[in-house]
Amino acid sequence: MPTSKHPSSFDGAGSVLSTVAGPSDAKPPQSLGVSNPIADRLLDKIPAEQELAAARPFNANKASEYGDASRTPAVGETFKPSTHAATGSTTTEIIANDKVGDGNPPKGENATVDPLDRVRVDPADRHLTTNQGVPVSDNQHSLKAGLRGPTLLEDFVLREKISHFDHERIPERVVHARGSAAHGYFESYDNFSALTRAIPFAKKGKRTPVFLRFSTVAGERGSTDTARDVRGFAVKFYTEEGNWDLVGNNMPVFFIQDAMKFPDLVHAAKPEPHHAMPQAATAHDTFWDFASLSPEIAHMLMWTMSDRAIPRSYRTMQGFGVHTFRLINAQGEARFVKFHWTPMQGTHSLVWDEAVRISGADSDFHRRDLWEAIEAGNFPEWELGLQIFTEEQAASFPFDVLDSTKLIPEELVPLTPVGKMVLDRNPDNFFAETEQVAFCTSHVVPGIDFSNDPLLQGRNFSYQDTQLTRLGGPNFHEIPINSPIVQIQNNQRDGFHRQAINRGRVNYEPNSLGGGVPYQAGPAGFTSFPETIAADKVRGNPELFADHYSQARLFWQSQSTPEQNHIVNAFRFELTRVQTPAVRERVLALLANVDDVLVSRVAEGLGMDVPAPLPLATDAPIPTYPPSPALSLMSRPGVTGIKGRRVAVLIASGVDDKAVKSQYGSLLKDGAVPRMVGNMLGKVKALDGDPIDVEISVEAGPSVMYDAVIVPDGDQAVATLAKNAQVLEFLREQYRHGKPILVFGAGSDLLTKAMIPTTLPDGSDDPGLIMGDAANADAAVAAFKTALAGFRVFARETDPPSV
Ligand code: HDE
Repeated sequence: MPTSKHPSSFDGAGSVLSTVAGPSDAKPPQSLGVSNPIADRLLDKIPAEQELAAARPFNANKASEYGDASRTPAVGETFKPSTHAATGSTTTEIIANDKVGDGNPPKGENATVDPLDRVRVDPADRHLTTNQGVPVSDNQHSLKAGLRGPTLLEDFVLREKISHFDHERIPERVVHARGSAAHGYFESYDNFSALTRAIPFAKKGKRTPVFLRFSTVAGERGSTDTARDVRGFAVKFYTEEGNWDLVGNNMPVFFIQDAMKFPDLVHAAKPEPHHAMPQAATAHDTFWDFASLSPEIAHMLMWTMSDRAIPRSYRTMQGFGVHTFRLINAQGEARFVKFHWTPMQGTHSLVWDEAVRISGADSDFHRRDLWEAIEAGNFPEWELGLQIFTEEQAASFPFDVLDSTKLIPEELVPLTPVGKMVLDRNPDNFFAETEQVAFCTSHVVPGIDFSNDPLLQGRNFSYQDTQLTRLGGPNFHEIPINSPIVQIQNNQRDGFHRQAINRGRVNYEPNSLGGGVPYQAGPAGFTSFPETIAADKVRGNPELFADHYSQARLFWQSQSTPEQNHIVNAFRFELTRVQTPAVRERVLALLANVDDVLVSRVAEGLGMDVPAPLPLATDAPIPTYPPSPALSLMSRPGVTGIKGRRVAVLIASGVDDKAVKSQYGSLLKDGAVPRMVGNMLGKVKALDGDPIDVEISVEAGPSVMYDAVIVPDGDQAVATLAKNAQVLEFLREQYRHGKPILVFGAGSDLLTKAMIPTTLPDGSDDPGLIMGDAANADAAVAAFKTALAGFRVFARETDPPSV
């Protein structure tokens, strides 16, 4: 029956039922001859679409797209449809079922960006299914012709399972393949809108969710965590105005000055192409060949040969944005900025001998450390500090702020603290989150902008580009970990693995048929800083880029004595592994431009003479800088004390259990991670109480896995431990690596047996070697904790090591 709203009429009905052409001008038909909700909706939709199109007789914004007017983008025009059906793809969208829903997606919403809970999967009370949802009756056997017969091709369950497995891997990142990540938040200390309109800084106490991925650079996905290398420090801020990726490193400078050189640098550093060795190491000919022919690398070499390249933990590294960026406020005022992350846990590193041994004992050392700290509620924190400066200031510096091989000494532009970042949640799934996360330097939000640093400019292309292969096409933004927390609405369509099902036939702009949406945001959207540029189109570098050594020297001169010793030893180690003497010589010639003492010590270590310095790339005077204490790790001991530090307590039967239990408890109370370490798992008899469980053996948990050791009292226990050479090695390594050692009573016999000196090489007291007894136990534990919270006892070091 025709309804009263759509009385019977056949006028033009054929056109409404068709998808092409129609009368030049006719009233819409009133009826399609049949009446059902779909036909009725079609009759509503067609005139509503016409009405919508007619409401926009021309593109009123067109004139604003040219000349001066175009500098301020206009907000797009929009028109409300009289019925939702007008902008739909199909009138049948209202036919509901369990799969498609009821045809009423919330208006203006794209559910691919909803919180991750939408895709987290929990199999509680569920049976196994295939990927098509078919219940799997038997997950043990393939389908065979008889019990001893051949497997049948028909077995789609087996084929699906094996085939999915066959394709489980995606290409690893071309650099930074090895990484670990965590969720957390950034909290702004204040309202910094005078500086930037970037929304994470809009309000005191405002929290923005973040995902942070740490990484090494050169090694493959399964390589060791403690390789000598730069560490990636990539932060994705999920802001209300889109994702902002601050893709930084744990060192504030870089190897090269122009993106054009990046593939060469990486080829030279990665395993040599003929035999694919060495893994995760720069200690080979091709790296040093390239390096010594690229003297702009000098400053970065000082950082990578320093202890910064072997951090104790991801939690104890600084992070840097490296490049100069811009902050822009709502008034369009711009300032230059450099981003610095400072760990509350302090800046602490391993020593090289320890790093090498950890690679064997636990190549997941950093991954495990981060995971365990977060699981234990010991959330790592970093303070974000900004170096803010104007174009005029930049012009007065003796270096170019667009040169990523230069830093701005903190003494020249101090840090302004603006907020803190806390990592408080481990990922659910390594692949879905840590492996699939896609950082791109081009992901910026209103209020943040680029500088012309030629490295940054190149990166803005590279990151987006590399994800296309790595993540299989242009829809990687729809992978849950990558989607923003705000709506994605645009006219991009299709491509591999598309998730969003876009409603309607409008996939272009300007449009009238969709009511003009999604519309151009105008001034509310991201606007680039309108930098004035009048220049020749050239390939080349600015003059100041030619100074390659002044800041390498600044770094060297700002290091403490032990740090300088470690730099010398690192060069010696790396160049010893180089086989071509001419390459070694060229590196020495480069170092000769950095510092006389440095080069002569490295040359001595190689049994070579100091060659003539490499020629300089400029005749201009080289700037000189006063030493910058902020460049030494020693300047940032941290504020979280012994939280997260691992302590071994060496036990065997006959141990002084009362004291051990009290020390164990006291360490736990302060957030440290003590472990009972023994000859093997099992229980040991206590001197005076219930047996104690060994938590790990010295074999499975050798010395390098701990930050310090306690040797408790107990004659019998000490006698047992003294018979195990692994225990003696344990103690010798603790000593060699500068770690605090707390010894009670008979425990000192173990030190004697291990031939550990009781004083420093210069005869003075060793502040990290603490002898306790029952009378002074509390004071001894307190001294031990102080030593543990501080830096290593580097004064024990001799070259070569005497222990
Ligand atoms: Fe990267 N870099 N990079 N890089 N980089 C990548 O992007 C590149 C540079 C950094 O945890 C790749 O997604 C070029 C500086 C980090 O997923 C690739 C240049 C800094 C990460 C790429 C540089 C970095 C990457 C490989 C010179 C410190 C890991 C996979 C112009 C400020 C991000 C990927 C993560 C990863 C290119 C130089 C840091 C190929 C071309 C300088 C932390 O796109």
